Amino acid sequence: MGRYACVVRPSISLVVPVFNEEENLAHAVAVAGRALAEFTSQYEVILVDDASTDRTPEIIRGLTATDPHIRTLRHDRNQKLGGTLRDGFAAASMDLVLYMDADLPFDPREIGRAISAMEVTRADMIAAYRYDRTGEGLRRAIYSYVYNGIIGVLFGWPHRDINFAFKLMRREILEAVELRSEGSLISAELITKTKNLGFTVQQIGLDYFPRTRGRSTLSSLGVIGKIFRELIVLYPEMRHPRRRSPQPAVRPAEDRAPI
Ligand SMILES: Nc1nc2c(ncn2[C@@H]2O[C@H](COP(=O)(O)OP(=O)(O)O)[C@@H](O)[C@H]2O)c(=O)[nH]1
Ligand SMILES: [Mg+2]
Repeated sequence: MGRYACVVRPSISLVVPVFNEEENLAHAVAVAGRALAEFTSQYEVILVDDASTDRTPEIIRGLTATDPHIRTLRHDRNQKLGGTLRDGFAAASMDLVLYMDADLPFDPREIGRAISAMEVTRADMIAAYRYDRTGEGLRRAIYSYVYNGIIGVLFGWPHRDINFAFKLMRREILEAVELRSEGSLISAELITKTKNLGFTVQQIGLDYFPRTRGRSTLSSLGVIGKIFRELIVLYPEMRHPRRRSPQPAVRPAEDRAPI
């Protein structure tokens, strides 16, 4: 084990939304698998194919045939990021759940550091922010800055990087929180509802690597428009604590495993 050897090695479900990632997926799964094998006691990789139209389904079949850690869900029609993550989260079975994008936006060995941070802070979620986003261009940086600001003002707390695909959380959070976003509002919904229920969220900074292959599809005006349409509808329930019913048996903090 490397620099972030952990006292307790948790089990992790890695949830990856996948849409037309033929150039990235096999590489991302291989690199993430190595890190997960190093830092976890047990892991699964849940690939949710959101009706890809390129060679992604074939690549997923190949990966599933050779790696028993991989589980696959496939949508017959494109359901966008929110629907895809909700299905992936619902399928997760391990103690911790990590959301990561298929274009490998960070070094998966950072998982070790996040587990360590969780151990040290006893947080229920470690959400990462990107140290540097200039690689993606000015337009993206401005969108993101404005969006993080709006969410911070609406909900009364600052959060550095709502949409970054690194959120490591106890599975209890997903059992307690009811997520309804279909589109890319899902990250804001997850974080606000997590905080509303009294779970603790800590942030760590990560080196961010914008994709070098394939196309970025999540900054179109359509995607942004949907975020705001959904925000108007879901704002009331994002403001107030509401546990999913029937209530799951969330154990008290003292009773939990160290991770
Ligand atoms: N479910 C779903 N996921 C998508 C869609 N478009 C992109 N993704 C996935 O979302 C993640 C981030 O996409 P990306 O295009 O890199 O967005 P960016 O990093 O915000 O520019 C990747 O894992 C994509 O495969 C979509 O329409 N539906
Ligand atoms: Mg990306």
